[in-house]
Formats: sequence, structure tokens, C-alpha cells
Amino acid sequence: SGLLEGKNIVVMGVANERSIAWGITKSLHHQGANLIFTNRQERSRKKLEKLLEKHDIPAKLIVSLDVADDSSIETAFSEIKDNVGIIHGLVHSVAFAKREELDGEYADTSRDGYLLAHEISAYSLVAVTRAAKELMTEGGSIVTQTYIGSERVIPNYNIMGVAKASLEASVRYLAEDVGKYDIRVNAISAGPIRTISAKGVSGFNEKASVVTEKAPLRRNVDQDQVGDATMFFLSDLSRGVTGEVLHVDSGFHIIG
Ligand code: 0WD
Repeated sequence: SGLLEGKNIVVMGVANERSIAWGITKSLHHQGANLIFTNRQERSRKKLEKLLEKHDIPAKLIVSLDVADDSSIETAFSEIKDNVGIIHGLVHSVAFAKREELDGEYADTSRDGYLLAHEISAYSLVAVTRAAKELMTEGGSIVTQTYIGSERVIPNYNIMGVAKASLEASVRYLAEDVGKYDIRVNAISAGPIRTISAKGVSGFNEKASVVTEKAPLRRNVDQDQVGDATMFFLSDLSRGVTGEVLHVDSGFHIIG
């Protein structure tokens, strides 16, 4: 039987079949998890429902959740509490920055754009961790998605790199806060994967080709590989690990 049998896991951020969160969904389903989904837009909900039907994956619940709005977070988690009760896992796979901030010089980042990227991509993890921990009364695991642009300068990633650095620091502080409730918080740092969000950053092709050239494994990663690594963090196999950032990037990060 599966590693996640009987576990209720909330997945945030399936926009379409290419989303990293969709790769994660397949891995979690494969291990027997009961899945709850959150979407920001009605449009993504429709797409998600079709996708679940096509792949014969049942959803325990689908709720609307905009991480920019505290009352939306509160409503979503109270709906989850009423319908599902206890949860054991949360997948945070959301980020946003304005298109015009993901090109050219970081020094040109606007005040607005800086704040928005941090709000949606980093503060959102703090807000949903606070809400989710109330439902994790049997312990739990929270996993977010980050990128190496937090550690190094990646052309055009700009404000998103700075927001990801904040996200990774949040993983550590949150891990300390909720560790006493037997809740773990970790991040996956994935290599570049072609998704709608990835298309928003200029120069995706260059980023992907540098991986095939330089990474020890000489190939790019896909949503399924990130899905399996995320599943590991949600399962008891990783019960001794918290506050960690795990690179799923064909080893690219070790190369100078
Ligand atoms: O190369 C890549 N694609 C990488 C992505 C490499 C390493 C990390 N990541 C990260 C991203 O930065 C992000 O944190 O993985 C995460 C998921 O990104 P993705 O799978 O590349 O992107 P996409 O398929 O566009 O999904 C992004 C989700 C969408 O989901 P919904 O369900 O809302 O359609 O983020 C959502 C976006 O709509 N999102 C929001 N969700 C809730 N509230 C919000 C918001 N305010 N804004 C964006």
C-alpha cells in the first residue's frame, strides 16, 4: 500500500497540466493520499476538474484561495476544516511577479513590484502555514517550491530571486516555530521547467540549455521528478528532515 494512505493533503497551485503542482498531484495520488485542492481563479478550477477526471484522480474538496487576501485564506481553511477535519500535508506551489520586472536590470524594480512579488511568493507561505497548522493536529509536513535564483544571480529572474531568498529563510523560521507541533517545513529547489509561470521570465531556453550542458546529469528535470521529491517530504520517509532546501536540478547547483 502507499506511503500516504489515509493522509489528507492540500495542494495549492495547479494551473494546468504543466504546473509543477500537477506533477506533485500525480505522485501523491500514486501513494494513496486524499487530495484537497485550492485555486485562485474559477478558470483554473475548471481546468483542474477536467484534468482530475481525465487522470481518474478523485478530489476530496476543491476550494478557492487567493493568497493576496487574508479573508480568502481564512474562508478556504475553514471550509477545509468543516469538510475534511484534520490535514497532514500542504503543498505551496505559488509565486507571482509582474512580467516587466522579470527582464532587464534588477535595479529597475519598482516599489510596487518588489512588494507584490514578496507578498504572493514569500509572505503567502507564512500566512498559509499559520492557517494550516491549526488543522495539523496529528503533526504534518509543509513543502514549498523555490529556485536557485535565490542563491545566485540568474539573468532576468531579478525580483523573483530576491523573493525566493525570503521564501527559503521563511522555511527555516517556520520550521522552528511549528517543529514543536511535529510539523515539518521544507522546500524543493527545482531546475527550470517549462510552465506558464516560467514563460513569464525572459530567456527560459538559455536557462534550460545551460543545464543540459553543465549539470552532472546533463538533462533537465521534469514535473514528475519534482513530484516524487515533494512526495518524499510529505511522507514519513523524511521524518527526520525539516528546514531543508533540497535541489532537484540534475545536480546543477554544485557546478561552478
Ligand atoms: O521553472 C519553473 N517552472 C520553476 C518553478 C523552477 C523552480 C521553482 N518554481 C516554482 C515557482 O516559482 C512557483 O513557486 O514552482 C511554483 C509553481 O510554479 P509553476 O508550476 O511553474 O507555475 P504555474 O503552473 O503557472 O502555477 C503557478 C500557480 C498558479 O496556480 P492557480 O491554481 O492559481 O492557477 O500560482 C498561482 C497561479 O495562479 N498563483 C496564485 N495562487 C493563489 N493566489 C496567486 C495568488 N494570489 N498568484 C499566482
